[in-house]
Amino acid sequence: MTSSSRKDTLYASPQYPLADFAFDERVAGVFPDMIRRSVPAYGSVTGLLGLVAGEYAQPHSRLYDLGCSLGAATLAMRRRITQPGCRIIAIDNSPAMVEGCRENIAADNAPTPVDVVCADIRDCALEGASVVTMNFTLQFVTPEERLPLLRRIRAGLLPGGVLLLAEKLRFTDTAEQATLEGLHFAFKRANGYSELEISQKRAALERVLLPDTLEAHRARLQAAGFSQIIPWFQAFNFAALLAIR
Ligand code: GEK
Repeated sequence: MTSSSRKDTLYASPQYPLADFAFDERVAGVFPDMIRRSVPAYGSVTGLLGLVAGEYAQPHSRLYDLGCSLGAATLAMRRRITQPGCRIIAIDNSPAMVEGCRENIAADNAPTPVDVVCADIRDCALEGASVVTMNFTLQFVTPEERLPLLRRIRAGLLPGGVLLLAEKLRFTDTAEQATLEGLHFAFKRANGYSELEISQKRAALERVLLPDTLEAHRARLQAAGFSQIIPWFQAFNFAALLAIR
């Protein structure tokens, strides 16, 4: 990723007032370190997502990466595409992320062309897609906007097309929720985050990242018209799903 990427110390000292989390320049500058130390198995999920995308990429189709950040999922897909005439459209509404993503794509020499677009995924057009990926992005879209977005994704998919969705989960069973959340915090501690960093980041994300249950994802994907929904990975309270048109 970008050579300018630094260690995430954004929440290392006390912050008054604590602002809601935003994907600004400061976050973009530390993002590879932040996501690797915060999302269990992020590297594995992203790498495997590229493999799955390679299996479902259709000749002369588009692959969309919605909420692309610095382009990790785009690069994982790009390296696995063997079909002719594919094009990746990577979209994010954070200018700082888009700038970093463009640098990372330019530094990569896989042949599939990539358009990096600064836009809101809630109102951008999707068409002729064999693969759409949302790698930890849907959780940042407000709950009432999730089904309309999934319907537009479903409408933009070709027959046989797929949505690759990875998300943080919540659990209705309080013991399961407490256990998996506790293990997630243990993961962050093991990666060098202090109690202050963990608690401030948690508070900053409270109104911004709203996780759903696996059952809610399943029901909504069905309501959006997906015929098969297959969870293929779970690490603590994070999961990846394959939804087939
Ligand atoms: C990865 N997929 O590394 N429109 C466009 N972008 C959005 C919107 C929106 N409405 N809402 C949020 N984003 C990446 C990681 S990060 C996940 C994805 C995380 C963007 C936001 O700017 C950010 O870059 C990304 O979605 C979420 O594989 O930080 O946990």
